[in-house]
Amino acid sequence: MAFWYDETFEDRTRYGCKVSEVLFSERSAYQKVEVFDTVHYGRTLVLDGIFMTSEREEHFYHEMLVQPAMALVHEPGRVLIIGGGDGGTAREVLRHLVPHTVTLVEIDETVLRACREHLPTIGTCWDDPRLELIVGNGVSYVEHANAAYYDLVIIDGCDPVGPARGLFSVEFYRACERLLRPGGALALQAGSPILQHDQFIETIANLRQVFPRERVKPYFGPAPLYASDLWSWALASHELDWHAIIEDRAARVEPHTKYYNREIHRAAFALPNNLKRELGA
Ligand code: SPD
Repeated sequence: MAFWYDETFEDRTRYGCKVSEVLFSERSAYQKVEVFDTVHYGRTLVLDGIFMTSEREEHFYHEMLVQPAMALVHEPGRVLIIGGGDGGTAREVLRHLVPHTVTLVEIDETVLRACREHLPTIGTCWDDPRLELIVGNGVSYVEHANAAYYDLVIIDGCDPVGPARGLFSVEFYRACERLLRPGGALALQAGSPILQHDQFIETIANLRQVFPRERVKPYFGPAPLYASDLWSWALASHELDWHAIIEDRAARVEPHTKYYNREIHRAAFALPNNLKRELGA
């Protein structure tokens, strides 16, 4: 029996999808984990009532989280992903030949199990020998990992509420920065600049406490499954220039991406006027 499922945001907005079937529903030690088959977006992962990813539109989010950084970091041999238990972010990194190790740290084994079983078109890389999967707490992993070890750290977390809030703090960004080799970068999802406007501004401000102001670059694109559609990501580093696309690397990935290309890359970094003013950019 089909039914409507709504995500409610802070008792202010609701965004709904029609569900045709419940494929998975379990409460893990951390959260409620559900996979629905939805009429419009196909199979959809929902964590604690929040839409996370879906078969038909996940490429916007995952390509935009990963591909700009992969087009800019000179030699991204070692990549660390915090979160990302659906496998979409790892898949985008592993489209490239240059990473030789991709370490993915996902806290919730139930998310991994649900996604492997029900979202195989998103996580296509689980058997790639370059992927090292760790079930554990990303915050403590980052605190204890070797300094100056990774070329790219990617944070693929939930919204900045509840247990995921720590993934948006200055302390966490500082801990991530410690792991970066010279020339390395941090890439993260920074939420909706509309619906989560204040958190977005705070995220950029927090990054600017750790990285040089001019090297913290938010960028934008669509995420149709998330209530306000317009989404943001950010790149932070000590020396990267977001204009300096490594042309041949981007050109090699473009035949495989659905959304990302070099024109999109350049356009995505344009700041709307209100955000220019608010960020003092
Ligand atoms: N509003 C939900 C934001 C979720 C962002 N992360 C999604 C994870 C997909 N790999």
